[in-house]
Amino acid sequence: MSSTRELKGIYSALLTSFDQDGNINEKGVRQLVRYNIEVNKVDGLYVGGSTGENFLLGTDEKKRIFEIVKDEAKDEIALIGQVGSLNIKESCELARFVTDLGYDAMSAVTPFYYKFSFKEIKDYYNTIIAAGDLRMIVYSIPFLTGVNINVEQFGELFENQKICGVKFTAADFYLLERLRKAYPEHLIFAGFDEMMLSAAVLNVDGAIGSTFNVNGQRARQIFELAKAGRIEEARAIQHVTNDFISDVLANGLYGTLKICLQEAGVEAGVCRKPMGEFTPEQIARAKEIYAKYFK
Ligand code: MN9
Repeated sequence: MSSTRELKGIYSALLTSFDQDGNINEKGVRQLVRYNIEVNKVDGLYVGGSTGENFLLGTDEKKRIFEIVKDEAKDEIALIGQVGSLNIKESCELARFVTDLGYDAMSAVTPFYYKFSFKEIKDYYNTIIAAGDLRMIVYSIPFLTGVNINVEQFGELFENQKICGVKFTAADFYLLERLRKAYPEHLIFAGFDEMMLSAAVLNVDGAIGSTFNVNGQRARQIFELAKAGRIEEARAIQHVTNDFISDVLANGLYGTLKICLQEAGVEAGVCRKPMGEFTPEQIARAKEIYAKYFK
């Protein structure tokens, strides 16, 4: 039976721990899951997204990560599996796989690289959904995919009853407001951590972010204060959060988050090529960033 768990709340977009040879470090992945549950206190994990370096992986590796995460998290938190890929047969196989593992929902990035028509995009979602038996969250991230979906087109996608929401990683607050008004029953997850407060004010249902792997506690505070109308307090925490995020972005996003986690005792490993290896200066800077915001 497919999950009926409520999906609202704060989700880390899970990092993947790789060893120096670019292989998945299972122990590290398990520690990342535990840290997110016990320290960041997230409501769920978004597995196999951009932050997981998913588009650098083979099918068996993607499956292995889905498996390890479920085995570690069990039913403690909600799990969303990102199965989108340019290889739609792979996406269908992964949709089936996360369904069988007992994930709570799946998600798929809008197909990118080629300039697909909206009809092709709609067909992609309907095909993947039919292959599994889970709710689907559209992963919209126009700055990386080049794919823009407008309010009416979201409505067309939502005609498929299995599509329950969208991970909205864009700075277009007008579109976000229009979506909120037009589709009050659908779930909207904010995807840019540095804009979480503004999204929360527009009444999104949750947020999915890479920086929550390290900064999950502040993220939750921002979200909950904003929902309670305590905007000044939320803004103060967003300011500190954005000092942290801008330092992280300047030094290299995923690599810096991984070193911060190493500092916290988590075997987060390194990034996989073609992501570059960190220089000693970047490593030192990442440690400084951790000390500045978390000690
Ligand atoms: O989707 C993440 N996007 C990417 C979520 O990693 C591409 C965000 O959490 C950003 O990493 C974060 C920093 O810009 O907001």
